[in-house]
Amino acid sequence: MNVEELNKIARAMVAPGRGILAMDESHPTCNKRFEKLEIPTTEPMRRAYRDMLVTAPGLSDFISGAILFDETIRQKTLEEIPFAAHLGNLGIIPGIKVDAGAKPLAGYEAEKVTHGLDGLRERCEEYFDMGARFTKWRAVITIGEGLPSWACIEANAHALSRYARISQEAGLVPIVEPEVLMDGSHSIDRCYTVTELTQRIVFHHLKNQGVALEGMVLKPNMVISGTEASARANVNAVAEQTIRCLMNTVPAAVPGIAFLSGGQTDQEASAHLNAMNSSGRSLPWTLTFSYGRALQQTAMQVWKGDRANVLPAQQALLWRARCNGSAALGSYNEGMESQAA
Ligand code: 5MM
Repeated sequence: MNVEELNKIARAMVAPGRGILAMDESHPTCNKRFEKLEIPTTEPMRRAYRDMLVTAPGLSDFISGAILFDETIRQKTLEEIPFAAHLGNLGIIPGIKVDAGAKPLAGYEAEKVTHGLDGLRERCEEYFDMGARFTKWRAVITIGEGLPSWACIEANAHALSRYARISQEAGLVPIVEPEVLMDGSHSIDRCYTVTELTQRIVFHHLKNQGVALEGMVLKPNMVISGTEASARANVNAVAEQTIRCLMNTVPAAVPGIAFLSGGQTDQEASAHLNAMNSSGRSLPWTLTFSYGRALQQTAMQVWKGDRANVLPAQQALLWRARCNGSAALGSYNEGMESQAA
């Protein structure tokens, strides 16, 4: 494995003021979001939607990389350019989701383990040839009564580390995504405990598998109250607890951390990232975004599957990208949101 080359790609993925567009929704997730807006759940509509995203003028000012789904990396834009080549031409690094989804964990049916290691080496080689330069694998950890189990964290951490090593051997920077879900009424303190434990175990396994930390990007959840929590922690508390957790678990060799949004509102996702980057703390890694919903949800609502809405939808995407690009530099403020209106 060429660690120097992996490190170069990883650093470009987390370059100052830019972040990653997660547009790798699997068919079930994408179709569910389309159905809510009465958009036909067809292959041409998914192509048209993703074309709208990647042809937004100025996208590369704030977006360093885009995570594609298997269907998309095999498709062409409406101008008949392969999606990966189109992104590369813009200076946006193409990436690919390589996991096969989270499935019930045997013996622990309330929890999930991510599948996809079978045939992964061959798929990574194929994706590299198609132009991808990074990969993503997402594990989900649920907080609940007696959850998560040790078995769930261990199984997911092991799979993440095996995936990361295989990806690096194919010349692809792995995004390691252990997501502790926001679902539930848990407190921010409970989220801290579970997130810290999960990240500790993930890095233990990454070490065991010989993953080069310089050649990976971590995509974690923020430390945050559950969506149903009675008293929700404020922006500063989320920023402080998240930084404390990362300082306790993430080695300085990791070039960057790109957060998922996990169901936060657009504004929350920007405000939390901004608070971390304007805290005045000197941090060993770059903190940026790898948002799916917090970049796309407004744009999809504006687009609604109608070609006539492409421009305003692209403006909505660009606006979130700009806000998050500013948050990655610690220069976002709520006043920016009224400018958008
Ligand atoms: C874009 O959504 C990704 C794919 O999810 P499924 O495999 O469930 O369809 C997802 O992995 C995403 O990259 C991360 O969860 C971050 O997205 P959010 O919306 O949480 O920022």
